Amino acid sequence: MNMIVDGWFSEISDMWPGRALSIKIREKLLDIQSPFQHIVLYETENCGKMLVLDDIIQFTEDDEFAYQEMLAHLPMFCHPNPERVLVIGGGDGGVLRELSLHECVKHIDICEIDQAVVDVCRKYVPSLSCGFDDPRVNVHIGDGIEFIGRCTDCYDVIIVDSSDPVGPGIKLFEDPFYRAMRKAIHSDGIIATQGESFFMHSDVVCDLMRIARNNFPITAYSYMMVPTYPGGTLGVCLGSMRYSLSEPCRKPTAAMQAKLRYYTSDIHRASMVLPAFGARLLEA
Ligand code: SPM
Repeated sequence: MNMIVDGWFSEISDMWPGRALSIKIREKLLDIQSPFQHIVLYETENCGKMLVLDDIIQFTEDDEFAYQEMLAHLPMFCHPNPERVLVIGGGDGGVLRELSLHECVKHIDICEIDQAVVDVCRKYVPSLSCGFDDPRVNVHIGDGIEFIGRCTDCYDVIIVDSSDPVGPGIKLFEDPFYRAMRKAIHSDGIIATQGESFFMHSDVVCDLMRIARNNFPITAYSYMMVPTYPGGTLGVCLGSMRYSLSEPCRKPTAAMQAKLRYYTSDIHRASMVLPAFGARLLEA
């Protein structure tokens, strides 16, 4: 559930009991029920547009770059030549926008379950949905788990831009899905998935990393700052068949780096150095 009092939207969830993140709203732009979820788009006072799915904030325009850049560029810069990429979820287009900066990419598939999310973001949030304009992008509307089940040895990189592990989306955080990703990538492929927050959901993060380790010989957990996610941080879970995850093998060109606001090669390395409690948690 969420609550709006005196123009303040408070994000309330059983995932973070007893806490709430509040954002001052200027206007509700859209409120619809799709076959999959309740979709609300707000214009906020200070954070630009804000997309809320089933009461949970998915992005604000003000700080979305941190999440989209890290989720996309961490795996991409660890692969020497990522030509074929799959995005599961990510219907707002933000991860596609980042992938389009990689000239080596030849083909991008995106499988998003909810056409309405794509339509809303294309109409109202071009700052993210511009990612769909890249001619290398092929859009598939459907269930990501079914889509990936049909793929064998298809991709260099798979990126999962999911919402939280609640309801049907929980399957994206489970072992069979990681096994399917491993089957869907090439023998030197890399995967990156939305990895929640070790401050807020240590149990989810531990489970996720255990599943990743069961399926990939090289794994890493990275985290970034995102002020409008509860706890202010979000993680990325990474799995690789061959290439190092902690040391990127490529770096942005000067022209590309000038377009990035969060990712650098130094941030890549630093984001995997965890605070003591986080490191202990993932060692356990
Ligand atoms: N492209 C943006 C989609 C956002 N996907 C991740 C959303 C996560 C929202 N909940 C964060 C909870 C933090 N523990």
